[in-house]
Amino acid sequence: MLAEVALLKEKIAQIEISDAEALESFRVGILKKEIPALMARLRDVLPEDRKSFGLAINELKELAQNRFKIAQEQIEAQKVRADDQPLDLTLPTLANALGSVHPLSLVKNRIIEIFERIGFHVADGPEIEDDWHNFTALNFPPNHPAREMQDTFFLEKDPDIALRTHTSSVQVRLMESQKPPLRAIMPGRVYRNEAISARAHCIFHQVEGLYIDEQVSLLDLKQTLFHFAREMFGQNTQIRFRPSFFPFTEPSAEVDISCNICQGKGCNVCKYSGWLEIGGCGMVDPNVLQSCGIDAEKYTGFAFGMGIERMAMLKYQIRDLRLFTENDIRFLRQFRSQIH
Ligand code: 2NM
Repeated sequence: MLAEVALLKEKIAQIEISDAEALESFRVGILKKEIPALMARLRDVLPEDRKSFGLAINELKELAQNRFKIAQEQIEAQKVRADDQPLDLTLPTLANALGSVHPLSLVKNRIIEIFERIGFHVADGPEIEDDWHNFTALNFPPNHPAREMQDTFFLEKDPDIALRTHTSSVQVRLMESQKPPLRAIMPGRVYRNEAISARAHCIFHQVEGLYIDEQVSLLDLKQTLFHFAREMFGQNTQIRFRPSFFPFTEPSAEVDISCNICQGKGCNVCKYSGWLEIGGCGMVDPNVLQSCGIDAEKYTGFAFGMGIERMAMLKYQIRDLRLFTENDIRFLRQFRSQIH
């Protein structure tokens, strides 16, 4: 007899009641028929078993009534949703938790936008490079310090292969594969063997630019970077060139912009100089053009390189490089309002 109670209990627990019809058949079949039928058999039970049977059957009845009540409420609620309340399209929506664009992407996208408007296109290339594209074609002498293990990540098994130390390697590939005029920028990740600190990282991002045609001059270079600086940092921005040296350009210069934090008055970001360095540039060395199969008698070109982290730090006044790679949500969320 107890076994029959257990069986019915199992049935009640597993039965599906998903609509009004199923609810009614539960009411008629279980509540009005099967449970009363079991109760009627209380008479046939031995007196000493009556108590435990009575308890079991009461428990069963309660369970069935509970199931009925809950199913009834659910079906009722469904009905209200379906019939009585048409969708109110004027209700405010739930706020979606949107992500944000990483500050390095914001700066990179802005750089691309500025240069695309003046006729540069974006080129891309491999991050794992051979010695030719990363060093030799770029006029690095065989004993140049950048070629040392402590500056560059070389592949242990093949010292001809390294992680690119600048995106100039992409420019070499471009010059080798296309004829001038060439006008392109290469944003991308680069690698240098440096200890990580607030101001240095072994992985960072660069954008380099290249313009090769007949009679490209230093003045074209300066005007291009002047235009870029004003678009990027505001129309009052000034630029200056300081003489410098790079293996791949001659002459070469470091590029400074006027400090947009103190407007040149002097602050601790520009170290009281009024100027902030944003990159380097120069006229492409004829040796580089020849290495890449471009007639250096006919063509000249300029090239420049800028650090994207550096520019993001200046634009958003970020004091520590490590914030770019730590993915601290409190940092990233501060860029939520910017969508490019
Ligand atoms: C810089 C500074 C100066 C540069 C030169 C070249 C190439 F491929 F044309 F020779 N690409 N990029 C260059 C020149 C990069 O970065 C600070």
